[in-house]
Amino acid sequence: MLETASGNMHCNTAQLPKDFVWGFATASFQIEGSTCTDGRGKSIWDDFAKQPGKTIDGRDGDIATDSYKLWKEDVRLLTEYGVKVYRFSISWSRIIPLGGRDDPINPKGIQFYSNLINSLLGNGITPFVTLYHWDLPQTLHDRYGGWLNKEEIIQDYVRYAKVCFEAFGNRVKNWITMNEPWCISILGYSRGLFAPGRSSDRNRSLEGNSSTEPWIVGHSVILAHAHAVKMYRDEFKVVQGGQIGITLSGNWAMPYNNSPENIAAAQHALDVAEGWFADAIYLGHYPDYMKEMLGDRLPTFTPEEMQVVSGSSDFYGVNTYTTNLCKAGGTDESQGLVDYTFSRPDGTQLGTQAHSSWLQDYPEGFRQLLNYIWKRYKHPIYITENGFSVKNESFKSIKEALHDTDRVNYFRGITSALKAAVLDDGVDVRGYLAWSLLDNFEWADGYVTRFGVTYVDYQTQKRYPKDSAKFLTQWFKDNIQVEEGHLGDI
Ligand code: GBH
Repeated sequence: MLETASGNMHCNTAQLPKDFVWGFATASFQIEGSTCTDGRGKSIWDDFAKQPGKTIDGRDGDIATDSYKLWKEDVRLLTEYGVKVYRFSISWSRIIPLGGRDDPINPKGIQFYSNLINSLLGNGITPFVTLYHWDLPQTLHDRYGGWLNKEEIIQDYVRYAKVCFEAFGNRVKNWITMNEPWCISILGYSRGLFAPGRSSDRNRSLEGNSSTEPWIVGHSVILAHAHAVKMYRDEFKVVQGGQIGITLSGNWAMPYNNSPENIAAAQHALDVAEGWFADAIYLGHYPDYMKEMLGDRLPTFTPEEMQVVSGSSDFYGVNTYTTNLCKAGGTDESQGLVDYTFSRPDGTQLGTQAHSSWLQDYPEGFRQLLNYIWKRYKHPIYITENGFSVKNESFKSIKEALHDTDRVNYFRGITSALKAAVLDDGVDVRGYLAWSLLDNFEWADGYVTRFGVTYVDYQTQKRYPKDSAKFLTQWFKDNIQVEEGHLGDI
């Protein structure tokens, strides 16, 4: 079926089912700003971003898109775009400024998200709430090493989750525990590119051990996720009736050519990028390849722990952006000892290059990834992030930037691949959330790299819809069945 993908993709006139949801995603630290307002405690990104050399434009998250103040503007945009769902994340240190299980709760933090949730619901938009999108309370890092300390972090994370379920669970029915554990572990504790910036590379960090810490951190993240899910299921689900799961980053991995080593390499890449977490959570064990590669550096689950971990996600949240051509070799364990390239053997590029060096446009890979995840993990899928950074968008005039043709083409390819995966291949995808509602603080890239379907002028904080926002709005209007009883507005 996959061989004929491009043939089928364009002639499919059927629509996605009426309960298919779509919308946009954001994350607290990337949009909120107001880092010292209303009692918020610091996160590990606050000071990290301020250190010289950590962001490429030297800018930090103190203002971002100013969404802590301008959130009504954001809800207005969502309404204008006609979305059904909105994924945002909660800042742990707004809810519990010091982060810990015995530390006080900040009512103003609760109030902020409560207002946002009410406003979304009032506009017919269903919230998808991420509990952790990388902004660990700084105090927990300082107290005991944050994610490096399994015993402590599990208890603190579970208590934070509980506070959120208690405060918002009567209205929030879709919970995402963690965003992209791979990035938390590898970028934060191996490459040192993201907070807390630990690495064996002493040019980058005075502390850290890239050969052990990322695997310890990944293990803690899985366990914290799983314990929060257990608590939700035991204490809240019966009454609140929601669903809870995890979001993993997952790009498609394609062998560079047909050599057996490169075919194996593509699977190894998937084993580390996705399988590290997905095999543990959905299949009940770490991938064999990881055990082989890491030996006793890979922590093990006790049988009691594995009981909590196994089956601890109601759905599979997929953040996916691109496809990597995989060549066996190299020394990078975080990629499964596989080298990535976008250059095919014949010298051509896989697709259109984004501003982000790691991203090219290849919609067929998206379809194949969805098929792979569905067959291997057999859980309903939500695409929780997917998007494109147009090359040099920040260096264009606003007027020019609004015609984001490469991003429109990207979403055109993705949406037909999505439809083909759901309707032709039978993959159980329940929703699609594009990254991102707004241009925003793109972590180590500062504000230079833009992923928004809405342009943000950082001088004025004014928002301007790009062509891609209009494209997605129209596409989902045309391609989701209308609820019975509604005539649509044709
Ligand atoms: C998402 O991650 C994030 O969830 C979101 O916050 C972010 O804004 C969005 O991507 C766009 O970047 O070459 O070492 O720098 C996507 C997965 C995996 C993509 C790591 C960037 C860079 C690796 N990311 N990858 S490195």
